[in-house]
Amino acid sequence: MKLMQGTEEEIVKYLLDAEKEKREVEKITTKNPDLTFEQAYKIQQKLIEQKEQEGLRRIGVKLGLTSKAKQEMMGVHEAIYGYLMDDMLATEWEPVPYSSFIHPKAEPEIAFFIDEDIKGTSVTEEDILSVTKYVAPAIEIIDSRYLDFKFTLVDVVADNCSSSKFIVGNKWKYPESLNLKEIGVYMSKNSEVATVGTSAAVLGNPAAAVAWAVNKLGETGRGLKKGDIVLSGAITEAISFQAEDTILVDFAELGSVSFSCK
Ligand code: OOG
Repeated sequence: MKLMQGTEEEIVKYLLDAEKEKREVEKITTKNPDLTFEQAYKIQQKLIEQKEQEGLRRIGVKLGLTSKAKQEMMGVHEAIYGYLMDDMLATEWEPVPYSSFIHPKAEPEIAFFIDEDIKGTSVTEEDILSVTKYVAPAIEIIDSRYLDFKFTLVDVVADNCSSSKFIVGNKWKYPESLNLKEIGVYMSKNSEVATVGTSAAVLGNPAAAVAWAVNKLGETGRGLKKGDIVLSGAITEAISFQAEDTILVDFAELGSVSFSCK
């Protein structure tokens, strides 16, 4: 489908304004119903370039829809990826202002710290493990710019896969020191269990999800860089939270991570 001149730029501005002004907007496929998956990734790329022009730095990649349950929910068979920027990194010790969100949700994820550039189209789980310095417990806060968090796959890709903030726990482990596909996880909100899951939900093994992302990036000559952080995809469903809430995720032998909102 050919877009009218300037349409991509208009969509980028529409989504970035919604993010800056913390307001929900109608999904972009309402006005552009024929938008393709490829065009959505091009819009995402332009959105990231715009953020870079505004002084932000790309610090890694995130995966979305990596669990079969979430793929079925969306009627898709593939994961999606977006980018992490330096202003998305929040810390455990400082409450995250609720005013920085529209309607946030928290998801437990395993973070990978990449220690060597890696690129290709036939990258394996083992390749990923060999370039990963550490894995760490993480929470991703997603905050779709779309009304009521409702969108199609094309919409969410253009919106940088709902990325907003993330928190990484302060205990890192060597990936070979644990069985990455058997990490039991529970997430609590204000000390009450909100959801439970296991790391196998992420494409059988979170390292396989990271390999998928590298191969996907490889199709357009891109890859991961030394120093990148990769969020490998939600292990459970996302849980909504409000100001004053505290979310904690326990990842068994990988440790725990938490944040509060103010
Ligand atoms: C899309 C992003 C979900 C994940 O890990 O599945 C995501 C959404 O807003 O549901 O980050």
